[in-house]
Amino acid sequence: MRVLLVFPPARDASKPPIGISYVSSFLRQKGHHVEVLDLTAEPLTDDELQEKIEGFHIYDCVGISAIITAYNFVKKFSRIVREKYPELPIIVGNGISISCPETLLKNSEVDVIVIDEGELTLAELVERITDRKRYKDIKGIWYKDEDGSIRTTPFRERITDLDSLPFPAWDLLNIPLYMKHAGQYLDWGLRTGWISTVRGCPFSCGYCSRSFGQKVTSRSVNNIIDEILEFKRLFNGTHFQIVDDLFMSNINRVKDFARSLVERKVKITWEANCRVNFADEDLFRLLKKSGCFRLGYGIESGSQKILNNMKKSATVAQAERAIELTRKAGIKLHTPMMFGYVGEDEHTINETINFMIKMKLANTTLFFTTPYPGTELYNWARKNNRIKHDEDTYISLLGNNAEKFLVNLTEIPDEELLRLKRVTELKLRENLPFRVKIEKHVVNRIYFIKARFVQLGFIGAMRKIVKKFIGLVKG
Ligand code: B12
Repeated sequence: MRVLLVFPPARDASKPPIGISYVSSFLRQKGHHVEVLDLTAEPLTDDELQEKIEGFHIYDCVGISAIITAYNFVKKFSRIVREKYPELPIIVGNGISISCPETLLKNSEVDVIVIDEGELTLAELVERITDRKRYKDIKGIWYKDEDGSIRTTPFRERITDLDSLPFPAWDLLNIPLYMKHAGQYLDWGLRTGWISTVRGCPFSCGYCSRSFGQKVTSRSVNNIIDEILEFKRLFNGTHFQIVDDLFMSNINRVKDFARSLVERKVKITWEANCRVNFADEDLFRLLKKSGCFRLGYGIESGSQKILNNMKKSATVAQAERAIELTRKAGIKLHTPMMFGYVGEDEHTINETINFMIKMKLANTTLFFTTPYPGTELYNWARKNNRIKHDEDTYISLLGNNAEKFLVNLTEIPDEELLRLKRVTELKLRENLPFRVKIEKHVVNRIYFIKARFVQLGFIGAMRKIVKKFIGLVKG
């Protein structure tokens, strides 16, 4: 079969669509022909997209890899495809599928939605794509049957032997472009690659839209390192971002990974997401030795009350210890924080400010909490009448809601909540330690400018600078 996989335009091209590259290589292994239309790497105007769609007659089906913020794109794209090709099956997979399968099927021209892991389900679906009557035997999908009624099939068991999957089909993506857009890493002399090593997360944070459910499956250390070496060979990658929700679910495996990097003399730096309760001095020393460059902790709040409301299963004291131990090991930190969770009030906001100042954290921006459909938080917001729109309208309003909120989850009036966020960020800015200020405002800016020169070339970067300058002069 001939399959086209489409990646919608995303906020930035800082990470390639890894999910597409995994499902593509699996489909290829089964003998299918796969092509990718990556609208993040190569954005098209509406007219150009229309023109591309004219050529879709060569495909047996079209698959879209969409997270929840691509909802409007999926609706629009599927409508245009359907107008031109009434019979071409349109499939959707990735994060959006667990969030709102029924709403998406009802409000778009999509035919089938693949839940969770895509490899096995998509391969089975592609085999039977022309025979809608047999969709009912494929586990792990939502679909429209011959009369247009919406149906669902039983869940598919998760893949236990992840090593059996082929390595990603990197050749279908414009990896050099994504490496260029990995911004600051490039300037630090790091050529970034990406890898997924663990699927699932056992924790139950109320706001999280879990990609693969709570069961955790992981690849063997050798398999991970082999993939890293292949990426290194193909693209000369020197730094790897491990994209897992929770890379450190099994400490022994993480230790094995670090030891193997040292033993196999793999000269790379890497970064991953950790949890504050896994912090350990000996472990971090080993990680640093193996090239660990940065650890991300979703600390989210400096208030124990809010952490409890979030069901974080973590304490403020653990966060403090984790920050100290990470710094002691010489590893950089990434500590995103959330604002406006259920129960947030002036007292909890002050607790967060004090925590961030005490721990000398470099962030000066907090992210407004957004309830994504399919999460416990979303169900709470619906039940408590915090979301005023029907689901279709609500999802179409979701975008990058970090700056302004879509739903007020607190008891604080809207205007006051916005003011409190501004005041909080101002306080954080004022209290930044001198060293952090220099790093943030001088060192990182230089990196940023250097990165734009690499990305856009000398002429492109100069053009941008001149445009910015003219904008400033005009006020
Ligand atoms: C890399 C990443 C990004 C990248 C690129 C995202 C992208 N569009 O793919 C960037 C940095 C741009 C990003 C941004 C955001 N992200 Co993000 N991101 C991730 C992250 C960390 C890794 C994704 C990944 O590569 N996984 C590894 C691969 C193997 O898994 P996968 O992509 O899920 O693919 C599998 C299946 O989904 C499926 N599949 C994938 N594609 C297809 C296609 C078809 C046709 C089929 C059938 C199956 C299929 O098969 C694959 C293999 O089994 C995930 C968390 C995670 N660990 O998955 C969050 C995640 C995808 N992001 C999320 C969110 C919320 C965001 C933001 C909205 C955050 C924000 N508030 O700003 C923004 C959106 C920006 C925008 N408008 O574009 C949510 C999505 C929730 C949802 N229900 O959709 C996730 C799941 C995090 C979470 N746990 O909440 N993100």
